[in-house]
Amino acid sequence: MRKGVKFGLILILLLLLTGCTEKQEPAQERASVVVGFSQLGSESSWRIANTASMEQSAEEYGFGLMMENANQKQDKQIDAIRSFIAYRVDVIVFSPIIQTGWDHVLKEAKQAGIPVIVMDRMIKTEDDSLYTAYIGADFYAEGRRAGEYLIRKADAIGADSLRIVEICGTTDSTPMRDRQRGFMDVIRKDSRFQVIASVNGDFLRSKGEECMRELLQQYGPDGFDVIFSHNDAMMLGALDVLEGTEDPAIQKIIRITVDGEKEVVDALKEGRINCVVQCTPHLGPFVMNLVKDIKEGKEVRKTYHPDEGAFTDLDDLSDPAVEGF
Ligand code: GYE
Repeated sequence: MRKGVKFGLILILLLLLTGCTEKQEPAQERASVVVGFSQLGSESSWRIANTASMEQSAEEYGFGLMMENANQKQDKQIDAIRSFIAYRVDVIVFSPIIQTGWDHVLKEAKQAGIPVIVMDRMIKTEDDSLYTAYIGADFYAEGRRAGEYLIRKADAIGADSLRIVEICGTTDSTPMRDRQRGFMDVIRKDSRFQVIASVNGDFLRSKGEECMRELLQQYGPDGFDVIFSHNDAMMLGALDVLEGTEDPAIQKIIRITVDGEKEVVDALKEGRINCVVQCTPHLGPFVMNLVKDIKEGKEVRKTYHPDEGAFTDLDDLSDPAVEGF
C-alpha cells in the first residue's frame, strides 16, 4: 500500500516535471523575409518619399529591410548588393543611379540564387534573366506628357516661336534619357519649338539654381521662353533664382517640371509653375507585394508601371485630385 502511494506520488511528480519542461515556450519567431535594398541617394524630396514608402511597406508586410544609401555613388551600390548576397537576403531591390555597369554584380546575385527587383530607374543589359522584375515609371511617357502640354500651351497663347532651355537629371540615368527622348519626340516635329540649351542639374536643387543663374547670365531674361526641368528639385532651385530677379520678362517664362511634390503642386496652384508631370515615389507597396509573390513562387510580370498623369494651368486646379506628395 505504502509502495503504491509512493509510486503514485513519484508518477505525479514526474508528470508535473514533464509538464513543466513541455510547457509551451512562446512560438519561435518565424524568420521573416529579408529584403536587401540599395537606395541610390537622397538627392530630392522624391527620393526621400520613395525611401519612406519602402520602409513603411516593408513594415506592413512584416519583412525585414536591410537598407544601404549609396549617396549617389554607383560603387557603393555595387558594394551594398555584394553585402546583401553575402548575407543571403531573400530578395534584392535596387534603384540604379545610372543604366550601365550592373551585369557583373547581378550575375553574382543570380549565381547565389537571389532574385533581384529593379526599382524606379532601369538598367541596360543584354541579359534580361539578370533581374526578376522592374517596377518604375514610364519615363518616356512622362517626357511626352511634358511635350504635349507645351503644344497645348503654345496653341492657347498663340505663340509662333518658343525657345526652350532644358535642365537635365543625372547623365545616363533612365529618367534623364527617357524624359528627354519623350519630350523631343513630341516637339521636334513642330517648328515653333527650339531647344537652345540642355544643361546637367543632376536632379539637385542646388544645381538647378546654379544652372539657372548661368542660363540667365548667358541668354538674359529675354533669351528663352520655356524651362523644361527633369525634376521638381531642380525647378525649385531655378525658381529661387527667377523669383529673385526683378526683370518683368521673367514672369512670362513657361515652367514645366516632373515629379509632383507638394511644394511644386502648391506653386502650380499659385501660378508660379505651369505644368507638373506626375511621377509617383510611392513604389513600396508594389515592390513588397512582388517580393511576397516571388517568395510564394508565383509567376510575376517582368515590368510594372504605375498610372500617372499631369497637372497643368490649362486644367481645373481646384479638383481635389490635384495634390502633391
Ligand atoms: O524624378 C527625381 C529623383 O528616378 C524618378 O530621381 C526618379 C528621379 C526623380 O531624384 O526627383
